[in-house]
Amino acid sequence: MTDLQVSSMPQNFPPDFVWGVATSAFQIEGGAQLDGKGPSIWDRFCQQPHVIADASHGLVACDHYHRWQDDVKMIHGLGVDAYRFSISWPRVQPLGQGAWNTQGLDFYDRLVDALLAHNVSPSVTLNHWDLPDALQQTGGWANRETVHHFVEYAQGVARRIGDRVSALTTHNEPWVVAHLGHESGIFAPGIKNRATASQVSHHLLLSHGLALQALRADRQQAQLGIVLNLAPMHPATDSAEDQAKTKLEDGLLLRWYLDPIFNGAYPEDVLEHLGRDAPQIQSGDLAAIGQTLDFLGVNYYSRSVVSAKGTWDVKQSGLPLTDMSWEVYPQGLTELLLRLKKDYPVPPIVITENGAAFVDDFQNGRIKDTQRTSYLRQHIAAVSSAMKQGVPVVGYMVWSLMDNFEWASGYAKRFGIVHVDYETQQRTLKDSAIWYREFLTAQKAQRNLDRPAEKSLAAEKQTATGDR
Ligand code: IFM
Repeated sequence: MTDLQVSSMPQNFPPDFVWGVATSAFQIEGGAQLDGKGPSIWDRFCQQPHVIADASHGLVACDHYHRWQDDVKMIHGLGVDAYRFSISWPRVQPLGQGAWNTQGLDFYDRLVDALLAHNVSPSVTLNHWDLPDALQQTGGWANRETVHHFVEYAQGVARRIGDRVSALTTHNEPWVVAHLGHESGIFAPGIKNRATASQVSHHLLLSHGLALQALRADRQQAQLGIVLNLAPMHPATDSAEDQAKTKLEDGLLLRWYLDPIFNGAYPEDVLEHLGRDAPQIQSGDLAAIGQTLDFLGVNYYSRSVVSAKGTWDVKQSGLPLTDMSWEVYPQGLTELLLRLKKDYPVPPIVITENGAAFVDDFQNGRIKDTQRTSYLRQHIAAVSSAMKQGVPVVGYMVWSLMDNFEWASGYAKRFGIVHVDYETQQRTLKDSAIWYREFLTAQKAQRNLDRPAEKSLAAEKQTATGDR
C-alpha cells in the first residue's frame, strides 16, 4: 500500500466536517474591465515594471468570469461540500463607496445559486486583497475612512447574497496586506513604510470588527469570521538572539492579530518594538475588534525558521521544498493548531487554505503530481492528529481549486489541483484532484455508515422518486 492510497487515510473526521476547495477573485476571474468593474490596486500594481515575475496581470487570468458555469460543474464533480471564493470589491462597487454595479452583484448572485444547485456551499471572502483603486487614491487602508467604506461594502454584499452563503469572511490574511503591501512593498499597493503598515493592520482589524457588528445588526445568518495566515516559528539555533528574534516574529505574524481578536489588546512586546511606528488606536477600537467569531480561518503552508542574523537557508533542514521554496512541514500544522487551542479561546477552526506549488509535468494529458498529493495527504493527517488532541477543526479547503495568478510570482507558480492551460483555458484534473475526489468519496461512504438513519431515508426518497 502506498502512502497515497485513500485507504491509508485517517477516518476520524465527523460526518459534518466540511471539505472544500478555494480560490480568490483577482487570481481567477479576469474580466478585469468588463460590465462596469472598476480597477483594483492589483490591476494598477501589475502595470508597473518589474513587480510581477513574468510581467503578467489579471486581465484574463483563468477567465472564470466567463467560464464560471463549467467551473461550478467541475467543483461539483470533485465531490466537495464547499467552495471558498472571494468577491471583487471593485466589481460590485467600482469606486469602493456609493454606487453599486448591478452587473457585478448579479455575477456573484448567479454563482451562489449555481453552487447551491450543485449542492456546494458558498463560502465568501469579502477582501482577498483587491481593494478598489479609487480608495487607494485617498490613502487606501491607511486612511481610517476606508474602514467605514468596507463596512458599507460588507453590508451591501451580505444583503444581496448573505441569505444563501454558509460563511462570510471579512479579510483574507491581513498580515499580507499590511506587511507585504505596505512594508516590504512586494505586493500591491507597493508601499514601503513600517508605520503605514502597522496603521493598515489596525484598520483591517477594526474594519473586521465593525463589519461583524454591522452584519449581526442586520441579522445575517451566515457564519462570520476572519482568515489569518499562521505559521509556527522555530529558532534556527538555541542562541538567545535567535530565540528573542523568534518570539518577535511570532508576535508580528501571530499574536499581533490573535491577541486583539481574542484577548482585547495588542501584544506589549510588539508595540514596544514598533515604537513610534505603532498604530494610532482610538478609544473603543479594541472593543470593536474583539467581536465573537463563529469561526477562525487558518491558512497554513509551512513553518518559519528564524535566525537573528538572517543566515538561515531553507535548504539547511534537508526537508523537501515546494516550488515556492517553502519546506514541506506538515507537523507544523498540528503544532500550530494545538498552540491556538492552548493560548486562545478559539471558536471552531476551518483550515481555509492548504496546498503547494510544484512544477507539474504534463505528459500525454496526465499530470502525475505525486508531491502535491503527498503534501495534501500529510497535512490532512496533521489536521486529524490535532482533532484527536481536542482542537475543534470543522473544515479543510485545498488551495487551490485550479492554477491561477500567484500574485508577484505571476502564473509561473502552480498551486492548482486542476491544471489550467492559459493559452486555451482548458482545465485538466491533476492526479491530486483525482486523489482528493476519491478521498472525499471514501469520507462520504464513512458518513453513510455513521448516519445509517439518514442513509435509509435517502434511499427511500430515491426509490420514491425513481432517481438513481
Ligand atoms: O495564492 C495565495 C492566496 O491568495 C493567499 N494565501 C497564500 C496563497 C499561496 O501563496
